Amino acid sequence: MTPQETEDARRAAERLLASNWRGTHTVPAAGLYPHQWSWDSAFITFGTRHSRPADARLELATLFDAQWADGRIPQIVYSPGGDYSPGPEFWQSSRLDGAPGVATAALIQPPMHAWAALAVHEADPEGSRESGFLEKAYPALLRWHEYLSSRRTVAGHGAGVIVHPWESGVDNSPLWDAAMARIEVVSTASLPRPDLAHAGEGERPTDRDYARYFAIAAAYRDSHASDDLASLPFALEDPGFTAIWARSERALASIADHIGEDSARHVRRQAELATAVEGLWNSRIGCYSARDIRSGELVDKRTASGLLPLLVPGLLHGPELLQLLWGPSFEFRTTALPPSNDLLDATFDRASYWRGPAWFNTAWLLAQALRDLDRHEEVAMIAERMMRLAVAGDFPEYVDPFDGSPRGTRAFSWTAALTLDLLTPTTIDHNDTTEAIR
Ligand code: 9WN
Repeated sequence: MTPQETEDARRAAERLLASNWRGTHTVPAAGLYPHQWSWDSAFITFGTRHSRPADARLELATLFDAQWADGRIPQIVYSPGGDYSPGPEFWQSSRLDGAPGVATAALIQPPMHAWAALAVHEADPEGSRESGFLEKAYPALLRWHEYLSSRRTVAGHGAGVIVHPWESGVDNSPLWDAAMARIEVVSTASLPRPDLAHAGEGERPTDRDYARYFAIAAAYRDSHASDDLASLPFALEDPGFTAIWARSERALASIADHIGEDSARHVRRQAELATAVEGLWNSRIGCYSARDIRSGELVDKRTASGLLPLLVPGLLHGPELLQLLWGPSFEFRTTALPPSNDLLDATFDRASYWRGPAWFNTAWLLAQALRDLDRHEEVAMIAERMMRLAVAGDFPEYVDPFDGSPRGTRAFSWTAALTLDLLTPTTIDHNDTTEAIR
C-alpha cells in the first residue's frame, strides 16, 4: 500500500465516521442500525480516538450513562425514531427494575469497553487527564465487570454466559444452532423485518431464526431480566465473549494503575478468566467452543469465536489455534479475510452473516492477538487487506471470504473505525501491570 493510498483510505474512513456521528454517539449504519450499539461503540472509538478523541470519550460516556443499576451496559441505547426491530416498545425498559432513564434493550454484548477506554486514553492522554475521563469511566467499568462476574457466570466454570444469540455479537453463528433448535416456533407470519430493506435476504438470519430470537428475548424480558441462568431457554458460555472480557480485565488493571486504584484485583481476575477460557477448549475439534449450560456439553463447531482466545496471553492451545487459522478450516493465507465459520463445515455459507462471511472486527481482533505474539507481517497483511476491501466495497458490513465482494449494509462504522485504527501508527504505553500479566 502506498502512502497516498493509506492517506486516502484514512480520510474516507474519517468522513464516514463523521457522517454516522449523532452528536453524542455513532450509529453502526444509518439505515439498518439507527441507534447506539454497545460493542459497536467500543470498536468505533478505536478509530475516532485518533482524530476526534473528545468525541471518542463522549461516545463511551454516553453508553455509560445508560448503565443499569445492576451494572449491566445494554446492547442497544435507543434514540427517538429509526425503523429497527425490536424497538423500545418491545423492551419497555422503564418497566424493568434498575433500568436507566433512557430506553434501552435489557440484553448485553461482549465487554469491549474497558479495553476501548484505555485505548481512548492512550490516544490523547492530556485531553483524557484534563477531562477526568478515566476517573469517571473506572467506576462504571468496575460495576459492569462485577455484573458479569456475579450474574453471568456459572459456579465452577467462570466463563461469560450469554442468554441470547444477540449477546454474542455473532448472532446466527452455528455455535448456537443446537440450543436454538430447542426453541419452539409457533409462526413466522407477522414478524417485522425492517432489516431486509438494507441487506439481501440470503445475507441475514432467516424468519425462523427471528421467531426464535423474539421468543428468547421475550422470555428474558418477562422474567424481568432474571439472573437465574438455568431457568432461561438459552444460556451458553461463549469463548469470544470470555476472551474479550479477559482482555478488558487486563485493561482495567492498567486503568486502575493510571488513577491510583487497586489494580491487583483485576490482575487476579484476568488470570481467573484466562483459566475459564481454557475450560472451553474442545479437544474433539481442536478449537475453543461454547458450552451449553443446560447439557454441560461443549458444542462441536469451529468458528471465529473459538479463535478469539488467542487474545489471552499465555494461552495453552495458542499454537494449535494458529495452525487452525492457517489450515483448511480458515485458510488465512488465501481467504480475503478469515471467515466467521469453518470452511469445511456443513453449515458454512459464504453469504449468510455469521455463518461464513468475513467480518472486519474479527480480523482486527485477530490482528491485536497476532501483534501481541510479535507476528507483525501478518498484522500488516490484515491491515492491507482490510484497507483494500473497505475502500472497494464502500465500508461494507462484511465480505465474501473468498473474493472479498461486499455484503450486508454499506457505510458501516466499525469497518471504517477498525481499518482506520490499523492504518494509524500508535505508541502504546504498556505499563508495569500489563507487563506483569503478560
Ligand atoms: C442485533 C450492530 C449489530 C452488531 C452485531 C451484529 C448485528 C444486530 C442485528 O448488528 O446485530 O444486535 O440486528 O442483526 O450481529 O454484532 O453489534 O452493528
